[in-house]
Amino acid sequence: MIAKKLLQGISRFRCVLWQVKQYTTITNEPQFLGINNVFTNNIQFINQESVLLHRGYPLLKFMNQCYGNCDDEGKGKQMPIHYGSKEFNFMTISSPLGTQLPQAAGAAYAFKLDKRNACVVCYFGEGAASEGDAHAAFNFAATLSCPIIFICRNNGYAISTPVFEQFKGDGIAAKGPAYGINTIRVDGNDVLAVYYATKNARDFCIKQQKPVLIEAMTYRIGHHSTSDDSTAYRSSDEIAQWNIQTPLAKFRFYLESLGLWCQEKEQELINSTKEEILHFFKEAEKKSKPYWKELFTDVYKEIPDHIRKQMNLMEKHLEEFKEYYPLNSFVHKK
Ligand SMILES: Cc1ncc(C[n+]2csc(CCOP(=O)(O)OP(=O)(O)O)c2C)c(N)n1
Ligand SMILES: [Mg+2]
Repeated sequence: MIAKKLLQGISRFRCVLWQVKQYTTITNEPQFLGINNVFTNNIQFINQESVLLHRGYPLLKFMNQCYGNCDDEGKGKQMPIHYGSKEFNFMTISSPLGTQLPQAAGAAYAFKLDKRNACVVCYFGEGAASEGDAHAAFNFAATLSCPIIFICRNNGYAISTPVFEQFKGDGIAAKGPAYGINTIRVDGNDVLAVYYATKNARDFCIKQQKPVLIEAMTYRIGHHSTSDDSTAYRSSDEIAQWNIQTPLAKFRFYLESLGLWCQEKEQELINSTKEEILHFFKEAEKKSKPYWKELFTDVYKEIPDHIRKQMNLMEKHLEEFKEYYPLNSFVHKK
């Protein structure tokens, strides 16, 4: 059961990345897909889109967000891949590193005050853990005894900076006890180990109403993004060493040894998933952009005067120079 959902999730996840072609960080994600099986509705996710995918967020919505089209829930206001979903209890991803950490501690504190039988899961990279926000989040969560699981993907790099240039201590796990946070370090390339570590962390977190820190040790096989060439700062040998250790490879060997999986099934799944994704990709591509005035709404509850002024100026400008703008690709609204 776990295996089937995981494989579907992993394969879809890879294909989404393949299509989106923005962030190619492929190896530090699939192991978290299993976590979704542990939790039901009493969890809030922060910053790990693969979990959103595994929870059942429709592929079309991923694509709508990447295109910022009229059906994008963020109405085109966010960068691509910055998904969010109220329905799936998933806070919108934000680009500045570490901002989600204190927000997550705050959300967990709110859960505690509301006496909800719930916890927050907050994902971040080892690079983000060097931000001041991480300190504030760990300390608030510990002193206020908040039900939150901090999951750090330590994938060895923050873009081009290797861990040995990021910190001199023993990684992120070593920081947990200093804050008074119960901590687990786990082989992040072992899907089942991450699954059980998180399951136990979640039980502890909810029963004890205390935070847990998990450091999942892994390696970033891909480049940081499509604008990055990682061979400029690490050797091909280093990458090759890790290639056989990826969560995908390890879990596949495991399933094959149990006779539950084979190359043929893998290929079938990849092909059908690619087809499915391309279908939604094309569908999202065809849709119009949101009505341009959406640019000015939703930021504040009521539009303040200075923004209203800009909106009126833009309206006038578009009226005067409409032939220079592709207004037909936008939704028209009066
Ligand atoms: C405050 C801030 N500084 C710098 C960046 C640019 N930046 C984007 S990703 C990244 C590296 C993040 O490394 P890590 O937290 O280890 O995550 P990984 O990409 O390895 O998953 C940096 C420096 C940013 N987004 N925000
Ligand atoms: Mg990293």
